Amino acid sequence: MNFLISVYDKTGLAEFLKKVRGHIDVVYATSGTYRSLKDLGLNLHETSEITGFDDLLGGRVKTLHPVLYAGLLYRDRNEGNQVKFDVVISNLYPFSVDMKTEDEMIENIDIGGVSLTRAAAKNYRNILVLTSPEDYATAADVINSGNIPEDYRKRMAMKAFIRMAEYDARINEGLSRISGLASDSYVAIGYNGEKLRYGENPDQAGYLFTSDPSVGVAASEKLNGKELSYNNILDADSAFETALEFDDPAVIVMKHNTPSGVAQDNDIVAAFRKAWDADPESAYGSVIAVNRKVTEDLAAAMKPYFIEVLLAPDYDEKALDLLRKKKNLRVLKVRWQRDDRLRIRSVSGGFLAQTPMRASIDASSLRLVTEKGADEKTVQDLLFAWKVVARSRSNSIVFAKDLVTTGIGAGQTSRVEAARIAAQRAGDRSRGSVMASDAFFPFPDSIDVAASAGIKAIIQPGGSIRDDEVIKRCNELGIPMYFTGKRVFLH
Ligand code: 93A
Repeated sequence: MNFLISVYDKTGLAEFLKKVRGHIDVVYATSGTYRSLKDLGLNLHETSEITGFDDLLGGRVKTLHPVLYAGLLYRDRNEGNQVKFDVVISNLYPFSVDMKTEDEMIENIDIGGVSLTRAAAKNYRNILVLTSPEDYATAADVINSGNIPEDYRKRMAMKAFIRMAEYDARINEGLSRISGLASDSYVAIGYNGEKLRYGENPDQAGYLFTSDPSVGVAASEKLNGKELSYNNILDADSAFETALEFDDPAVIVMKHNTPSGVAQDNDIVAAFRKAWDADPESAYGSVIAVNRKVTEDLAAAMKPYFIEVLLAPDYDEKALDLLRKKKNLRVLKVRWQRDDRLRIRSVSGGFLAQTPMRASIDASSLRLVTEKGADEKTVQDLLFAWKVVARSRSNSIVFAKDLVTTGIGAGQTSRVEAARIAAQRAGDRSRGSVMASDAFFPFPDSIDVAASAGIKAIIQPGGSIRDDEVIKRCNELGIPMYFTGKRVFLH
């Protein structure tokens, strides 16, 4: 069989060719690929032998030549006398939306690789096209079986098309980002779907789609435990997003997509104990995010508790040994990096997309609106509570004291009810706590709830037509209040 190979990512290629060498008549390769294969003892040639030219324009034109394309698009073997390819292996320049300059992006827009891949994919009746090193193992088995079924060629062609489409979608997004130009159309394609056991409930089918380049929970590495469920992934993502709000060591205990306890402490073990004890009843069966490497001490501290999922940027080996003793505990290692791309959720008949929410504000952007201000320590509690309220389902009210949540009232249809729930959850601990609200107070009633719970300072976006009344009530009650000027709904 005749092979055409032009790959940027050369991973696994030589091993693959060694496995199938018995089926190779000739290999044509572009210059860099040729160099990487020179020592394998194959019947190897450069594509320039077909095109009659070396790379032009510093490599911008390598393979774009009619004779080479006739060798890809032939209908049957009697058409023309050019070399006809049976297997095409290609992968593209690594265009990334994170590239820092427009020049770098432009140089990484692959033209020839895309074209030859499309041509080979179109001709799946005659050609097997491989666009990903992860397919080499299966492809070697198929080739060595002596018969490449058409269905296999078609599936690899379909994959090639979707990879090319995804590549172009990435170029669209990259150019939009680097130049600040809103894209006229945003194409969210090329996500790889994986079937989950079921969806939110057992009678619903569920899938996880990961994108490439992959970050975050969808692309996490599972180091222990059972298969992740749809709800595990949702909760893990909420826990991850919440943990990303914190630079200092913090532990997030997440239940049903809302935090039940959050704590910040330089001692990560102490942070875990505080976050768990913030609401031990809810913490049972929770998903926990830790924004530091999990140490042996921390794993030992977790031992007595039932935890569904644990996620962190990394784990000590000894910590893993301990965690692996719990067979069912899903342990995820997550690339600890924000995903800045659009967030998508579906509605009947379509889907919505938005840029991700960023809760973080610093003390200097807080606006004191009451006569009395709060001391430095209290301001730290306010900023802490703000991060948590931003990641709790709306309407949400969070009480916190000493960098630990004391009461969380979330997912309510009325704000004052959210405040009542936070107060009830906090119980005696509400005295001396601060209160955060994810959106403005439409009435002063929540301030009354706060006052009777013993709240000592309030943080909220501001912006209600009744702000004056709300501020007046705080002044009457002597409670300092700060506006963030920013709303953090999470529906
Ligand atoms: O600049 S290109 O778009 N022009 C081409 O004609 C061309 N042909 C293949 N880039 C082109 N390629 C790409 O070169 C392939 O997609 C592959 O990623 C890369 C392999 O080059 P080399 O074998 O020289 O490392």
